[in-house]
Amino acid sequence: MTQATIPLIEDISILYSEPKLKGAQTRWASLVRDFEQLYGRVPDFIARSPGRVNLIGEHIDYAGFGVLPMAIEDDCLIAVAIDHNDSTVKISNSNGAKYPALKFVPKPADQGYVDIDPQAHVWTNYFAAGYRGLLEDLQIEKPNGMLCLMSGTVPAGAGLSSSSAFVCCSVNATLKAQESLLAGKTGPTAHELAIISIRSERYVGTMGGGMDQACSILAKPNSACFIEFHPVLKVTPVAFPTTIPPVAFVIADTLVTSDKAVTAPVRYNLRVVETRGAARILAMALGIPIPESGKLHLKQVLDAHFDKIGFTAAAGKTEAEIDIEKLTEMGQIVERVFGTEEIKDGVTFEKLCELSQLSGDEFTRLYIQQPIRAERFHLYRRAKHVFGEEKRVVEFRDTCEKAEAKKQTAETVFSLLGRLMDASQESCHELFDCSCDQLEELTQLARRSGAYGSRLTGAGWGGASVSLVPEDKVPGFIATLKKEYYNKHHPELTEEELENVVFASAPSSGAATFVGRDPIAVEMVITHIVNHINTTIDKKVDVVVGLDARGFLFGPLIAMRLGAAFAPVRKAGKLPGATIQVAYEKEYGTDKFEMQADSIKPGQNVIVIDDLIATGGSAAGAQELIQKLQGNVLEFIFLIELEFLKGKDVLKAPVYSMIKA
Ligand code: NG1
Repeated sequence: MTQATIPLIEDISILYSEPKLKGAQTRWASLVRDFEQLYGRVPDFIARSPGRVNLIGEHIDYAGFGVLPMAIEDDCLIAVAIDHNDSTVKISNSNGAKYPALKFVPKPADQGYVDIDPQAHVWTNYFAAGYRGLLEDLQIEKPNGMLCLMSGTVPAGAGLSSSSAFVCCSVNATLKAQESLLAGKTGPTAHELAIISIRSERYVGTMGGGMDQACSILAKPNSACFIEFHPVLKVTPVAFPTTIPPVAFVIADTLVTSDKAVTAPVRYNLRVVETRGAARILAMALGIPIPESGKLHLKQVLDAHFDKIGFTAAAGKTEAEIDIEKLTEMGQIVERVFGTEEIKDGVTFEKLCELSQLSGDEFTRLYIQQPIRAERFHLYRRAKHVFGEEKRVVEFRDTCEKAEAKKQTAETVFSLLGRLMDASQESCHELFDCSCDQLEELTQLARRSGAYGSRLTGAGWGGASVSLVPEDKVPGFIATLKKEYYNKHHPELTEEELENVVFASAPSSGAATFVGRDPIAVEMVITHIVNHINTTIDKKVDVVVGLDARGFLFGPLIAMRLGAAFAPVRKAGKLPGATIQVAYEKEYGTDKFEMQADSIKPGQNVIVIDDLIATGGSAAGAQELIQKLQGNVLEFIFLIELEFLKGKDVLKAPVYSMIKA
């Protein structure tokens, strides 16, 4: 376990691949602008957590087995301004028309800070879950207030983990916002935050495993993550083999939305109960003691079984070979215990309880924390899937890690990995019943169109597929899916909309907090100033005057936003054409400033901008030049004002400064 905390970043280009960066910059910048419009101030930071695509290992995290997802570039952002005086929380969505805002005053710690009703499927539940989970961990009495604006690009209900990206982002944002109250203590590590996020998401009502949150928080750049849950959470980066052409993964959304929280009683949570029941009954059959709490998952059953029989691996076997041997044996045990006529095709709840040697009430108390509905419980098919799927995860990882040493060709690597993905899809379809017609259609089409393997990703029952495609074949592959699937089922989608529905994603890195400089920080400053002008000055600004030299960095951008002209004030001799000149006093002597003679027309309204005001000498020089041209100074605006030098006193118009020092 590492002590690393969530990284603070100053540059978002490390989060996105080249083709996605430009779009991301635009999105981050408009988040800052919208934030300022909404709250009248710039955010103090922006928290970011990515979605994920699970490459292999479906529905086995909650059985305690390792999975192999990769973080994607689509993500959740929460821009936050901290209020140190008032604990109120406001959370809005950049798609406010679809997702209404929420405002709440946190309750005392012993009342859980904020109410979350899992039956009310509202988007803010995911924020509240992360907020509550983190505060419960920190046990803060009077939290700092948070003004939040969320922007998400992970499609909802597509199996790409939009929910966890949001919960993780909320945990991350809440921690950063409360940092000042930690009284010098270090907050939770990234590893601890992943565990807090896993716990937090359960407030939303799903009995989730933990893969999504671990990946969203702990993913490392340029690799997939092998995530183990037992005995402790452990994330190991797995690099892809360096083949020519490289491996690429194409995500294609079926556009059948499966909201995990809404369908949980008959799908996701039901599967959790089935696998828990299977673990208990297998343990009983194998003579493995069951803890009082009843808590035992299939991975613990496997470990306990091989401990019990005193398993020792044959000399020279690799870890992967040993795991595969054990998983194969568990598959045989499943056949023996559950492959009977009585159990194989599913059992009623009464039978499930009888096999578990529990009353209905006891079974419910131990294993059903959230409502479920089912006529039959499938112990055989679920358990068979779990052990088989974990075997594929082990093989997939082993192939990635050993391909180079074995000098395998690209063709061999693609075929090996692809075959495992196809087998996973078959098992999800046949044994775990979490596929659907559209996923079948899309994965079959993908294989026909050049994918080496294709499978559903995430919880299933709709949502996205993931296909393994050689990188050089990606454009053609995507074009075929568009033609054969999307044009057929969704002819209404524009080319631009399709970009977000079928795309290749590079592996992204995990959660981060942006506190930084260019270019989003510039955006924050510009937005703040423009908003200040628009809300406090009721005259139309005709000209923005920027002072040599840092006024040139901000002035033109502000002028563009205001639809005004920009006029520079420069040191003598630099400007072309006819100029006017003044001498002005600086702290260290006299200097000369110039403006172009036609840059301001008589009577025009002017704003003067510079980075810093000290004694006010330069600004007074500019004031004189503007007066000569008969301009009307509405305001002087500075980023920083050194108040004790009283520069303001030499200026004849109001002064606004963002930071006073
Ligand atoms: P998605 O695809 O986000 O619904 C869910 C679970 C995972 C895992 C997969 C199936 C949550 C938050 N996520 O993912 O833990 O069990 O299904 O492999 O519950």
